[in-house]
Amino acid sequence: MSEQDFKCGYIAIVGRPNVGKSTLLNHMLGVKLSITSRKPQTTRHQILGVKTVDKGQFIFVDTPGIHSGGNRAINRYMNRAASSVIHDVDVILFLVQSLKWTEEDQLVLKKLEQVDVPVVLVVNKVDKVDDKSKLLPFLSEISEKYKFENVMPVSAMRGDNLQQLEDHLLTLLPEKPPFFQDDEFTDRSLRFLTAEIIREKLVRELGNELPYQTTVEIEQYKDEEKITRINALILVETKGQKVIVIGDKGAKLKSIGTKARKDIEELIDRKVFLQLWVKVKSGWSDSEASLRSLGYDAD
Ligand SMILES: Nc1nc2c(ncn2[C@@H]2O[C@H](COP(=O)(O)OP(=O)(O)OP(=O)(O)O)[C@@H](O)[C@H]2O)c(=O)[nH]1
Ligand SMILES: [Mg+2]
Repeated sequence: MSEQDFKCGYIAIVGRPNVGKSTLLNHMLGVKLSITSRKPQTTRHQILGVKTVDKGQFIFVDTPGIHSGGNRAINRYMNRAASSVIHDVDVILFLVQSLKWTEEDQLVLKKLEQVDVPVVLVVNKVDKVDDKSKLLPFLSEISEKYKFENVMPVSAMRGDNLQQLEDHLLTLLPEKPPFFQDDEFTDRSLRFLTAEIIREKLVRELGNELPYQTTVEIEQYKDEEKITRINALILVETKGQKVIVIGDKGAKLKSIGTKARKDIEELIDRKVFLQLWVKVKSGWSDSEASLRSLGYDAD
């Protein structure tokens, strides 16, 4: 194959919270890169994931769910991180959930209408649809909403139709040499990925409201001869939240720590000694300055 035939480009994965954007990214890459949970607003940052095949390189950008509720600085940051990416990509994957079109989907569409980039409408979670006869009318109804380049039903969880999606994406990418080495899969540091894994366990273990009030900061990340030593700080907004995160006799924190350690060990393929601390830093999620100091860069 000549060098000219090689395709390479950026693909944004956008949509309202909880439609399965991060699950799609992970399945496409075959690596658990972006954290996922049943709760909306899990992803907070743009996460770049690279997949290289013989014919091309896909540079996916997972984004936070675009949402309307919530007016803290963290909400503004997340919406900005998601909205800004659509201007700088070659293709947009607009994810929605099968049989469910909401006002937030409409809000996302309004943003997509402002850019001149091909938009593939990806209708996810088809495995959840019991009555398949309802799918076709839904697909034709939402196809009318915009000049989508294509409409593709998939299951990001089971992998249904993802190869077709990948093949189709290749046809939409420009002919360009690869930007990344073929063994690179993200531009994020291990420190960042470690903090995200701990946050995933927090989101999954805690009650509905609390995940939005927590963030994780890595204080120390040190590779020693046989072990990697990590100290992480879990920041919460109030003393009451600290009590909940720690749990009865420290049980909650211990369970979060054990689950996170296992995932980190799998990611870096080394033994890990993980220490977690919980600290109250009130107002962190509604202060632009605190967000910046915690690594929530302006995107
Ligand atoms: N049944 C089913 N569930 C799915 C599918 N894809 C994702 N999910 C589930 O939907 C939930 C949300 O998935 P995420 O990948 O975290 O969704 P997201 O769009 O990244 O969410 P935010 O980061 O909050 O915007 C998780 O519980 C996933 O397991 C699918 O194809 N089928
Ligand atoms: Mg996500």
